[in-house]
Amino acid sequence: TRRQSEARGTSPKSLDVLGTTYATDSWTNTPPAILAKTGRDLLHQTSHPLAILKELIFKEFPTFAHYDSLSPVVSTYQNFDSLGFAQDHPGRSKTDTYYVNQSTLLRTHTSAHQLQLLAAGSRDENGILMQAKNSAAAPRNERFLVAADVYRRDEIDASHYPVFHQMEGVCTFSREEVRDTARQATAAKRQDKAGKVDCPDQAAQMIDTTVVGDGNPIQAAHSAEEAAFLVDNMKQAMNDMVVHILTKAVAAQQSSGDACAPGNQPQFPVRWIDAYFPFTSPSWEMEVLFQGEWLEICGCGVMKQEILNQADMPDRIGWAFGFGLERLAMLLFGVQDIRLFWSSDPRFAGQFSPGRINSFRPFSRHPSCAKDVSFWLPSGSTFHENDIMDLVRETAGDLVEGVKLIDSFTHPKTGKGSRCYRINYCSMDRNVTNEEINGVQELVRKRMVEQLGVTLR
Ligand code: FA5
Ligand code: MG
Repeated sequence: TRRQSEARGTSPKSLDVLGTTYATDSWTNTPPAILAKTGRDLLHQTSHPLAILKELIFKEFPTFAHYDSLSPVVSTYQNFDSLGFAQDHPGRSKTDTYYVNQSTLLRTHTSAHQLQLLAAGSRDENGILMQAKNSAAAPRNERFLVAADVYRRDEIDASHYPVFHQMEGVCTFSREEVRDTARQATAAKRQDKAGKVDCPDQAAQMIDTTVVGDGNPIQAAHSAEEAAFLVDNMKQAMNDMVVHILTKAVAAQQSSGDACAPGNQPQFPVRWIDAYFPFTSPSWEMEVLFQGEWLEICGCGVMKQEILNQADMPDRIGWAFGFGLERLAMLLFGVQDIRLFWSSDPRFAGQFSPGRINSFRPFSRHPSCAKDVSFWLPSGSTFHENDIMDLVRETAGDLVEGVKLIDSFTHPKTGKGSRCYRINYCSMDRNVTNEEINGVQELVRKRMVEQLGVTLR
């Protein structure tokens, strides 16, 4: 694979990311088209749906510190080690993560900033106190939100893109505070039962909180009461946020007489699925039912106590979540294809304005065009599907709508592996001629031979 990386031209002596120069090494695998995304700064374009959603979520948590300008370049320690990722965790591999060099990478999630922001004073690498935007925030960063762009080598389809955005939420409590609140709540519940019947509010109607399965352990460092309090508090906070925002979206569409508004009574059932993260336990994924499908919008759980101890907060316990902003924004703004968020076509950008949720009106759909490519794998080399994904993206840019494996077999005599991929080309914002697509496909085929060493069939 030395041959591969040399041919791919990913071994320049240094890489420039956002004005800083980094030395490269055998881990460097971030291609130019990905580097170019680091400067797009979609979260600060006030009329962009992702920026609008960011502001809406910030408003839901007024007492939390808000961060939205942290650099995407973080240390391998921040992204993985500080969160307890095992040395052999698949997320660390070069096939999944964009490395600048072995010790530096483009963050794969906003959780990379948890420890750094919790740690007292939250100073940057130069020892400078990082200022949160809202002054109501607690000085020790006991509660905060981080909105940011994140980067992953991943498959290509309508809901996956190698750059997307997340909103991290971290909320901690002193153990004392939890004990008092938990006792008060129990007492209040007893009183409630004796008196009136609980009146389910709108949130309760829309949200179905089902805990599926068990085997999602409470940490030894937490009592049953503490864990129960945190899980309850977390799910309530997340439900409230999602319901408020979805309700606001529907209200806005109805009052503006938006033809694209969904039916009168919004239905956004939510469910919780047991999950695993190295930095939370117990953990869940939150899914919302949208257009007949359960869409995973968030991971969350009770923070591993080791992280709080590391941040010099052994007296505190907490929960954390990480929302995928694109997934929520697609639902709120009716955007069907994740590539559209990166479009600079005024017919996209011009449809939105700060603080407003409205349904996107798709401009005319351009025809899509499928091209297959079949090849023999190079013998004795490690081939990873994400190498194809990156190569197609680098070559075709946002003309590519999806890449799918459609056939795979091993020759019975030679033992050689064969693959066939179908590349779907479709522009999201302009007309494309057949010649142009044929030209791109030719270039993809040529580069597959040069850079991946495959033999076309
Ligand atoms: C995480 O990234 C965890 N850091 C979340 C977390 C935070 C858990 C705090 C616990 C505590 P995950 O890989 O599942 O988890 O991603 C979180 C969300 O990001 C997903 O639910 C999904 O909404 C979104 N997401 C993941 N991959 C993509 C992608 N390729 N394109 C768009 N959105 C994505
Ligand atoms: Mg996930």
